[in-house]
Amino acid sequence: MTKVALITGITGQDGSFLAELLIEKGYEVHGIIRRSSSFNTARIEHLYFDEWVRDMRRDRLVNLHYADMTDSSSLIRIIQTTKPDEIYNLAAQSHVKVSFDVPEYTAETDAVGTLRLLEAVRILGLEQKTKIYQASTSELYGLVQEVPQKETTPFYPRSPYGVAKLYGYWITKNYRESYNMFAVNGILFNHESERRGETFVTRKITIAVARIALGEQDKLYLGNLNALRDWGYAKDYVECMWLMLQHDKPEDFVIATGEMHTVREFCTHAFAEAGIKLRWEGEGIDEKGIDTATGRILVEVDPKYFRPAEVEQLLGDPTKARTLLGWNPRKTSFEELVRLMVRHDMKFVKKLKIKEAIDNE
Ligand code: NDP
Ligand code: GDR
Repeated sequence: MTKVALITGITGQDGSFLAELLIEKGYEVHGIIRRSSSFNTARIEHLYFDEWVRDMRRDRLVNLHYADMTDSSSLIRIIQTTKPDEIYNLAAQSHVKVSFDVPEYTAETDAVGTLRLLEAVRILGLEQKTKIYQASTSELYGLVQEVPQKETTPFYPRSPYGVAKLYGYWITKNYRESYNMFAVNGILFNHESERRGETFVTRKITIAVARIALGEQDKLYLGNLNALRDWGYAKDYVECMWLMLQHDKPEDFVIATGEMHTVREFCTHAFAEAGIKLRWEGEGIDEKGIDTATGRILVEVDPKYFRPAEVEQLLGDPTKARTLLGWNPRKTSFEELVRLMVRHDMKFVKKLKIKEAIDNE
């Protein structure tokens, strides 16, 4: 029997990798997209074909449905039509800094949205059929109470995003305990890729490195260079989402590499990949990243990227996932991750340059 999966947030970084993985495993994959005035399907275009092409490519199909995490009726309708065996709830207003600007919307989508999805499954009487994965986050730990953080570490979120996700975490656990649902939290630490949104710090850095190396940009402005993050590769992490739903018991798992680096270190490695050796001078908002070969200032601090409350350091302990799920937290190293992102963005920026030249002809 073909298994049916529904992915909310299929157009995002993780959704696109997960859709590929599930198609490879033979699932019938459905995803929800929201209406947008411009195309928002760039990350899944290779999986999504119009009706005419779809006839010829049945093997690589994703089925897209309009819905929104703020609209219960749309969620109920799609779950009723698709009757999924597995739901992956990845949809979220996922930017921590932006959540300070749109706290209410973030709560509607990330917190109440999760409740709407769980309720939709319950209303439709699918509690015993449909397994649910909830995209929880290391941001729950916020002001960390224990290093490294594991499944039992107390939470202390530091942003409207973190607080909204805390509700998502607990309501998922509550539905599991109240209605005996297979509903689990993956507490994922930061994971990045060549498909990462361009305003998250890693991708912002790798695009800027490529643009600077190709003479398209003078400088990169960043916020807190001292922030420490446990960065993994998104493609490795979506595998764990699937593994969690194949586990014999519904349980929550921390997914992380167990290694952390500063934003400054990420920058140094990324520039090095493009052949630029950086040295750092100064402190606080006066700190600068300087090209040792030319003496040019390439990185500066702009306080507009500081957050009202910051999460200074996150380091996960993936022992439980490694032991119970057999997941390998070090499949892609930090160095490999930076390399693959910079290499991708060198090509990406070159392509944009060619396109611009053609447009200007
Ligand atoms: P992205 O920001 O790349 O993707 C978010 C997805 O959610 C997009 O498909 C977006 O649609 C969709 N979305 C946003 N708001 C709504 C809404 N109101 N209704 C329906 N869909 C909506 O996030 P990631 O792929 O990086 O992350 C996936 C999930 O994992 C998120 O929940 C995130 O909070 C969580 N997470 C991410 C981590 C990471 O390091 N990447 C770590 C821990 C947790 P559109 O494309 O139209 O904007
Ligand atoms: P984060 O990711 O907040 O951890 O949330 P982000 O890449 O935005 O920030 C990481 C750290 O870098 C510091 N920083 C900057 N951040 C951005 N975006 N832009 C800058 O210019 C900059 N300069 C320094 C930040 O202050 C922060 O400390 C991500 C999201 O994917 C969440 O959805 C997810 O839950 C968590 O990771 C785990």
